[in-house]
Amino acid sequence: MNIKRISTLILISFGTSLVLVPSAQAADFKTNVSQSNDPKANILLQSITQKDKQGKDQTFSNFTFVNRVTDLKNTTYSGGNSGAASTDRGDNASTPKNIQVSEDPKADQIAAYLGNNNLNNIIDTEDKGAFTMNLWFDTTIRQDASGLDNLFFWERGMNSDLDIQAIDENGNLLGNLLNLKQKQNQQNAGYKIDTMEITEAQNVGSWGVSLKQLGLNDEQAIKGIKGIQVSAKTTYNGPDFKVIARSVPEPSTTAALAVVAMSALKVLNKKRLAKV
Ligand SMILES: [Ca+2]
Ligand SMILES: [Ca+2]
Ligand SMILES: [Ca+2]
Ligand SMILES: [Ca+2]
Repeated sequence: MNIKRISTLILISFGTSLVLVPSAQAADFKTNVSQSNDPKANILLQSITQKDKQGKDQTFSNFTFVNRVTDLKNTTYSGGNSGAASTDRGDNASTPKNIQVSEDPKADQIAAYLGNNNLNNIIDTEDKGAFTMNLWFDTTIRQDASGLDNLFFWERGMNSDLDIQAIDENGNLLGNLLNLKQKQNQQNAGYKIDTMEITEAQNVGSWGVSLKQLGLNDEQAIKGIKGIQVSAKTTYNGPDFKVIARSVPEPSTTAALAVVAMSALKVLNKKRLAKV
């Protein structure tokens, strides 16, 4: 390896270590819910309205939900306000799959509270609690040409941060960590919730995230991801969150056929060239 090559490598490694964790420049979106008068009752997500890349409002309801949680690392619960991520619901909201709220939930209990469109079934994190968990979705989350975001987060209180990062099918981290910040990027989602953990209704904030913001290249973003890792540090003021993703159908058969046609053409051309 020559000196120039070595110095380039050094520059690259310095370069990457200097890259700051990007914070989300989340695009605004509107949360359309079944009702916003009763903060203790079910609040069902019906659709989301967001501007596409042409600046036109698109309303969509093709969602994909968390169906599995793995690699759960939660601050140990030892009574009182200890521990970190717990399952929580509106005081009069329904109990998903008949699973009662828990201060020390198992992975499948967390999956039940995240895995539906009830924005009043959430994960509540204690103020100084830290956790890491991998969330897996019903269907692959992929980028399409619409310009709409892929992942939608809501946070009760608009007063906590959350870290997210894409993972591959084996749970290996991809792209970059994205720090969703309460102060800079969160917008008001237009409804309040009053859950079992709190005694008064709190405003809910939202973040929209694209796969691009997670640092995936085009190839990775189009291939898509099946899961994300979410985590909170002890300084994040305990995020109380819900996440739902936008489902994008697999690249169409037309597109797949086009690829086949292209390779057939290539073979033909090679044959032609061979004959010349
Ligand atoms: Ca709790
Ligand atoms: Ca909060
Ligand atoms: Ca309450
Ligand atoms: Ca909290």
